[in-house]
Amino acid sequence: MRMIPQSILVTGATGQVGTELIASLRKIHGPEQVLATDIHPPDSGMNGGPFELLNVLDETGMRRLFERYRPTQVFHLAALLSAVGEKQPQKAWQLNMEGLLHVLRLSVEFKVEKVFWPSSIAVFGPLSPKKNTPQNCIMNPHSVYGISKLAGERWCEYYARHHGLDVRSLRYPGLIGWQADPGGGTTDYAVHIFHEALKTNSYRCFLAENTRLPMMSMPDAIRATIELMEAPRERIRIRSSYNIAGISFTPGELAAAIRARLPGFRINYLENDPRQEIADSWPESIDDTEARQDWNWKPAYDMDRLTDAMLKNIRRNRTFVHDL
Ligand code: AKB
Repeated sequence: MRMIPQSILVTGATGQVGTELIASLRKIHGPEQVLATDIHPPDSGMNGGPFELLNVLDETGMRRLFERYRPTQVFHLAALLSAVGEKQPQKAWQLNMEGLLHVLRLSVEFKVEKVFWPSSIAVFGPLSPKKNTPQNCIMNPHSVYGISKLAGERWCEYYARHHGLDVRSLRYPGLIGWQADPGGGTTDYAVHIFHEALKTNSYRCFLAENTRLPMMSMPDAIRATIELMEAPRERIRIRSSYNIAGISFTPGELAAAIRARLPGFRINYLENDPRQEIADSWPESIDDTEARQDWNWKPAYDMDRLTDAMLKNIRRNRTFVHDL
């Protein structure tokens, strides 16, 4: 089957998700079809495709890009995450909400076929059920990031209902990948720990040993994003955002999995880190029945596969850089 050429615009392309998503989208659609944008220039060549500087708060600048590239799909990733968001609540609200509203408005105006926007497990709060948190339940997010994601979900559903916009979304758990650093979230420890383990065989964790949180390998998250976007329109029943689950674990359990591969690995736990309060307000595990039913979602990574892949790839990447 011949694919209809797509023109894809990605915001926040140099971030943790963007870096890996751009690479996958360019493999599928061709490098020239995927325009990477970010407020920061990329460190490396962005896999050989086009890049434009874009501040998502600048609606005029964004409009110019829509006029020039006429995107058929938009992946709007630019956002401030939970931990940095608490340090700059006003900025987090402004960036996360205004950026999304610019994308939704322009997508309607320019008849974009499909929009992807990530939500987060941060939409849940202390009154939400902690275990197997369902798609629909009490949601009283504590962090400004969670508040902005919950409001964003309502806007996505509104645009789908009132403007017929084909907007699709996932509530990402903590994402664990080796290609790019996470950008200031509460779940970042689960990436940093691997780098420190290989560097110093030890780690100082900012979350407590028994803090269980929903997590996911980056390859699973990228595949979920692409599968959601490629699913037939009529299969997407939820226009706010889908729960998706990967693995749930605590820092203590992750440390044990690393120690099984790096004997002597030591971990200690910092006290009174502000990220602990955010983590304590989030679910421990997620029920993703709707995603499994509607578009056949299924994670592929368990704890062992994730740990093996992270250690192997970080090691290989380091050796590569060293060899240069
Ligand atoms: C964060 O920790 O802020 C993010 C998220 C769970 O959305 N990784």
